[in-house]
Amino acid sequence: MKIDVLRNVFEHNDRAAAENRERLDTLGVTCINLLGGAGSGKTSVLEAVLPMLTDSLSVAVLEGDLVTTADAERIAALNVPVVQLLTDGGCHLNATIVQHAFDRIPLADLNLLIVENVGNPICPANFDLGEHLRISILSVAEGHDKPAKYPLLFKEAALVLLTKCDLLPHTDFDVAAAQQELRRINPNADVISTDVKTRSGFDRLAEWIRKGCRKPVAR
Ligand SMILES: Nc1nc2c(ncn2[C@@H]2O[C@H](COP(=O)(O)OP(=O)(O)O)[C@@H](O)[C@H]2O)c(=O)[nH]1
Ligand SMILES: [Mg+2]
Repeated sequence: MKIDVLRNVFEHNDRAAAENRERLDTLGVTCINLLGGAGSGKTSVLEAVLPMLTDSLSVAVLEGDLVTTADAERIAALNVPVVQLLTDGGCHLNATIVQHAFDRIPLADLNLLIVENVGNPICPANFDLGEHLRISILSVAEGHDKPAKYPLLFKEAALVLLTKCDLLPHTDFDVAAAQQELRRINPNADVISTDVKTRSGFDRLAEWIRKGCRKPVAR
């Protein structure tokens, strides 16, 4: 019996991602894909940094989750346009889901689109959404061995955020060991440490994001 082999199972996604990137490029919108495990602090990072960006940038957020609109409600409370993307149990977003969401946001008016991916350190990293920049999160509560265990999460990241640094005194997280492993996996990634309790690191993060946005403010 002949067996069909699909050599590139990601081909369909890659095509949709290329279309997304082309549309975003045409409109001058920078797209950031925010990835990290469940509870690593993705939405908290957005809550801290979005108010620092909305003065100078027109921003919208796509919130990826399996169920519930809880995270979209947290973003909407900041008066930032947001669409909740529910995967109904799916463990990652893909480029087609994001493409559908483009019609629900004022894309042409934006400078920046941030996609919070489904909380998962594995699957989302395999799917290009058409983003320009990836920000990957490692919280100190997860352990310094996680870059070695989930290298794909960090391999393509332009920036790694080391979150929940206020918890460092309560964990055995070895910052130097984590940074060494991150450099081995992805020597080009910037690393910024954050902590929502003292708000440290968010000035640097806001500056990093502003530099990444290519379209000047058109307002
Ligand atoms: N101590 C501490 N807790 C944090 C920090 N950031 C997030 N958290 C907590 O971690 C939990 C998960 O945060 P959330 O932003 O929902 O993570 P997400 O699932 O990755 O979006 C919540 O209880 C947050 O209050 C931080 O910097 N320090
Ligand atoms: Mg979240």
